[in-house]
Amino acid sequence: MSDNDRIYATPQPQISDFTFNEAVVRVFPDMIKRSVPGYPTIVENIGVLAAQFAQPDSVLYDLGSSLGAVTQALRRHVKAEGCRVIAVDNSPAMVERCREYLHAQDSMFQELLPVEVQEGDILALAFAPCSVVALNFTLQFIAPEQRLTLLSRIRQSLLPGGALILSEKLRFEDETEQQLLGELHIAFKRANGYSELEIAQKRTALDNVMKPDSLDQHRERLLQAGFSKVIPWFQCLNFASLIALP
Ligand code: GEK
Repeated sequence: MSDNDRIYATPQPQISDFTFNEAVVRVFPDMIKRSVPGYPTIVENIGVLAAQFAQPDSVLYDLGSSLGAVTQALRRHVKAEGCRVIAVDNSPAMVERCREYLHAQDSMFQELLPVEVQEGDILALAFAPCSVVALNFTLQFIAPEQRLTLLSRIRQSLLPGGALILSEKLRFEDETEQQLLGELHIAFKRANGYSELEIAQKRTALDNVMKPDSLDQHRERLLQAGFSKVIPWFQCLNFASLIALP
């Protein structure tokens, strides 16, 4: 269903900023699996975690849903009565393909949670009362100065007993840790078949658009947004996932 990622395989005279366009959508499942250590484990387990936090008759959000991998995991695992999933992404190409993938899931399984895929900016979203919010590698693409506002709005919409699940690439204050985990991440990409050229060109393309924070920055910001507890549940190299409790 998805092609191999060869987007940066040939030298590009000028590298434009990375966008989630049609070409990226075509290769996205391959790209994210070969680039983000732990991605399949994180996605599946977001479903498992969500099943513990989902409250009856509430909304589960998948924000920056891309092709709906998290939405599909939520629909596989959450059994709470009356829940529905809202998946939101601002890339029209992603949204179109995401709807196709979810129709395919609908045709293969019965009694899945209802889902609505919305094309829009998560910064402009009017949140419904919700029990699970997944930001799976999305916050890092939001302008740093907008992150606290977004998290505060999520916190205000979260029901008691619910949770935000936040996965991000991490930056490290400690230079040795930053360098080692950075190098190990490059080794991970190499091991998955990316060439030095592909790795270098992709890094340049992401430079202006993806701004990772440190674990401390995430923790402090989440507490400032009104969350009471921040609990890391997964880390593989410089990629981590946190549970934030209201
Ligand atoms: C997964 N969660 O497969 N509003 C809505 N969507 C946005 C915004 C915004 N302001 N900014 C970026 N996006 C997915 C992976 S990818 C991460 C998430 C990655 C969307 C953007 O269009 C893209 O689809 C997604 O956030 C980030 O579990 O590719 O590393």
